[in-house]
Amino acid sequence: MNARLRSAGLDDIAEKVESRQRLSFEEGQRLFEAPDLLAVGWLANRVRERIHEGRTYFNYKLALEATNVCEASCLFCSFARLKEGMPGARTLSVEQVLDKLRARADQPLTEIHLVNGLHPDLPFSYYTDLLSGMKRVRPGIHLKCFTAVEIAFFAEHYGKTDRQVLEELREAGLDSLPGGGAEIFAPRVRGKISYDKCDGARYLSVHRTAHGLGMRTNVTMLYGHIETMDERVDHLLQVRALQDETRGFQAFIPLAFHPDNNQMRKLPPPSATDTLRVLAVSRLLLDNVDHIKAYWISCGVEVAQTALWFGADDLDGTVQEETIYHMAGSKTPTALSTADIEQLIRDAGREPLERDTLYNVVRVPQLLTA
Ligand code: V47
Repeated sequence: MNARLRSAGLDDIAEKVESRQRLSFEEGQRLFEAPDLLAVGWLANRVRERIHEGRTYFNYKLALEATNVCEASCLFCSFARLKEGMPGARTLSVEQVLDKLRARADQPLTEIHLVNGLHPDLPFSYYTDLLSGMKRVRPGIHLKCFTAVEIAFFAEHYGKTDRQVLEELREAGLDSLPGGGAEIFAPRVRGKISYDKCDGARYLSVHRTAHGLGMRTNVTMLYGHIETMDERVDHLLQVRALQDETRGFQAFIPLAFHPDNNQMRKLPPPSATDTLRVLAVSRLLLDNVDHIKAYWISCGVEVAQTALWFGADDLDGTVQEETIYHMAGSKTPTALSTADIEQLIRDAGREPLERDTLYNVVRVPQLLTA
């Protein structure tokens, strides 16, 4: 591989990776531009195996959206409806959400992942009732709910500080924040694709506040639309800088743009090779984030399997009720069983481990022998 890294023009970066030195902005640019994807992937895999060997994480989770009514107008979103009563607009009552949990009483779920549109007319108590109700129906379950964009919206809409919002939600049962809403931090892109929701600095500031309260969070990047390679590197380095400060991010999740049924439908989706490269470069630049997640709903099951050799060590989980990506054209199943996920990890030559949201191992799947 040394000769190959040399002919790919990456031998100096390889030396830094071997000696655990931090990569620069310019080296990030080169990793995105290097034609030899396998050389980039090989380097990312070195880091992945140094941290995790072949271990590959997933969890038993239920993803829910309580409302898709949203006053923001993100150009890439196929899920949101501007107002109640519009075709496809849907807001569940607290009891309807709780019924979804009751219907899955037999499942050993460890996490509820709940995100919503920015609904202009619901009281704050709707969200606290959702949290306390979910904890009542499933005591002990981890509630990973509301993106930083929702937290910033709650603060403005209900006249609270970000910290107050987070404390009140935590009081009601919130355990951690998912990573959605990051998109691309660069104002040039955000001003075009997500012009009327919180900016990148505010997104990061909500995560900083959550970390200060002892909450763990995830962070994402929506790629494969109008962003440049430099804007990807900038996004990754902003994540790395906040992580240096707080150590509160658990996982970084690149999200592949899906073009169906939204205002950016004329753009093609990113290719599988672009997805593998984004995952690999993320692993290499984010030297202080433990986990790189290949979200199988976003990148596709087969690419997610391959990604386990390109820097990713986590596949997310069972999901079960996904709609955001399926409304935008994802062709994956909406759910996978834990047995399915274990098998696809094994088929990729890796070792499956069921984790909880905080990456404690809850089950070591055994190989079934006839
Ligand atoms: O915030 C919306 C993105 C996110 C599209 O934290 C789109 O563990 C592509 O954040 N094409 C929601 N992406 C998903 C998300 C997530 C998923 C899995 C795990 C975690 C975690 C977080 O999906 C949104 C937005 O950035 N998104 N529409 C689209 N058309």
